[in-house]
Amino acid sequence: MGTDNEPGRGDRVAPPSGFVGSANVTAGIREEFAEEGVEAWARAADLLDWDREYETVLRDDGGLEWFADGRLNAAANCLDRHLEERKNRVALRWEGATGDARTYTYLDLHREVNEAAAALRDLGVEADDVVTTYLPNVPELVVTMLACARLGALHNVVFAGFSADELAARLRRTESGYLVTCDGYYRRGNAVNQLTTADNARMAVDHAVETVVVGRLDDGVYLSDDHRRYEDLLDGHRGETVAPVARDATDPLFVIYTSGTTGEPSRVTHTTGGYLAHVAWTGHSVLDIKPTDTHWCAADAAWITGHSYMVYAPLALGATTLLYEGAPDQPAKDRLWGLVERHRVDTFYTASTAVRAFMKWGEEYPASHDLSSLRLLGMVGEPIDPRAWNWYRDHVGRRECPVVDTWWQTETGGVLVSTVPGVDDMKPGSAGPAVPGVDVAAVDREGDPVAEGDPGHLAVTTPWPGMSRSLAREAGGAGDDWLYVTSDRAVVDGDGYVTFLGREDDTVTVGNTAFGPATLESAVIETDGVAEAAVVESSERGGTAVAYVCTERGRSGDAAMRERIADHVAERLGPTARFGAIVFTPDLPKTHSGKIMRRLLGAIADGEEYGDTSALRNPETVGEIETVVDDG
Ligand code: 6R9
Repeated sequence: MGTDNEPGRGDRVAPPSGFVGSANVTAGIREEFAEEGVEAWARAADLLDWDREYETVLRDDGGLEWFADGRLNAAANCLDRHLEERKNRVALRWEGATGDARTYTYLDLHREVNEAAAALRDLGVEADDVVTTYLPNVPELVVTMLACARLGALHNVVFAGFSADELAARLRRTESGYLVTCDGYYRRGNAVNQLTTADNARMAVDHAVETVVVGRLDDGVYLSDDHRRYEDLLDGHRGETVAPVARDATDPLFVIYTSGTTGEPSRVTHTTGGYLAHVAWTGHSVLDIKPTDTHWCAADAAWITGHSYMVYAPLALGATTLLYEGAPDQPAKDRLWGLVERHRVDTFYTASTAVRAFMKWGEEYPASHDLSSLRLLGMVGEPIDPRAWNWYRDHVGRRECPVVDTWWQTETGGVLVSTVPGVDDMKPGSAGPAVPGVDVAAVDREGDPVAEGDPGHLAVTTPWPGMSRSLAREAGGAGDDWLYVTSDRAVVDGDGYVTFLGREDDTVTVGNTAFGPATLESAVIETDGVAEAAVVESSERGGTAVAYVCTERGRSGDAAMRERIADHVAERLGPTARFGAIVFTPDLPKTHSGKIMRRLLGAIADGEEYGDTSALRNPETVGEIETVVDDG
């Protein structure tokens, strides 16, 4: 379907030969998993150090238990066990929003995590307590997460931009008695007073919340008697070590809330053994992270993606992980590519919506940096259209890097659908087959498979180690009858490759046909000059669909462009596929996980109340969009 040199939807693209020879996982892996069955997951567990070996890979004891009877500590797996071989290698590199930078070797990180663990322990934190963090992407966030893991306490990482109400709800629902926050931080060049928001949240909950404050601004933010300074606490424990608490494989490692782009955010709890094994294995097999690599997951640490592939997978694998604070276009639109160049990044993983934003900004930004260190590109979070896929592969990956489009969810812990980069052909616009050891199918509402090539709900039909505790509980005793039906709509082709159409709650009806938003958006994006699009249903506008469109830089959204979009969509999807309105906007509202907030766009189109926008990474776009909609 593509042009001679641009593969299109459904076309196969072989993994680059230069990559194949050195990939962590090579041909035969799918056959091995198929032959060995569930035992094949022992590979994942073997990437970890266990205090007590597990007895069974998967036991069904009324609930599923991965690596049952095994005991381990996640922080010891991410730090202690690397000290012997690589204590002076860099574990964490950080670049702050204002250009400040810090580097932690494995020894440094081990030291600070121990000090933080000692400090938290002295505040009363015990195994199974919940410690909430309310911090931007700063090293202290990673340190606190690992300090909790060391103590067997659960971290509950809350996005730094959330309002006091959102934070209070999360403190309340997890009964969390501890909060690690900061005095403030810089957001788009402006200092944000984080502590006041944190205090407002604390006052809104009934229980006491012991509060630790990281000094990020150091401009004399007032601390009262019930605030403890992070730096002072650690000073009181310099050089101390805390023995890592051995946890059962099935013991919780952390809690996290789902993004809530559509429904209410819900709480998800992940296990210590199954989760860590799953993310380490997929970091190794899908993201191809090697211990000598600098891996960069350019995302917010508060998103599950940050937990799994910024913190746990790269550190469990002994690699260098890069953490950045701030925005990809601040101070300039080449910020990320400067970081790749400076730190010689090997494997790069980011949100699919970020890729579309890069395309919107223009190819000159990646072109102005030396990106030759990159070996693999990945993305996650939303369906990607073939055009953005090709742009990423061409302009960031020089056609020398495999591109992995990874599908997974907060509930799944780690990647479930993706090509294995050194093994499988890629297909632009399709995430690929399920990873080895996992089976998926498109099913109807009853859970029965739909005909091949028909859209359905994506269902995962086998258990996997990274499954959340509630999914493991639910699957117990159900044997082969169990399947996990997601609210994602998808088509599975004859090769088992999955193309995602968007979430069922986002389905848009035009001309009597219900489309997944991705189908409509992909058709809009194919139009020359369009970079990003979101299509939502509007009840105000006669039940029609509204397309919000961002143009590529240098291209203007005018009547001619509107016509070209309408014509192209009609040509692609049929003459009844017509929008009620096409609205040009500089940006789309996105959550901290980069997901387009379609619900909000629907409310704007209908002139409805939409309430709290603190879940957005770019709340300032809402006003801009309202202005365009009002004018239009
Ligand atoms: C990791 C993460 C989960 C939802 C998921 C789906 C969407 C994620 C995707 C994708 C198409 C991909 N999603 N990856 N859709 N292609 N490669 O994003 O977790 O924040 O819980 O969101 O994201 O709709 O159901 P989470």
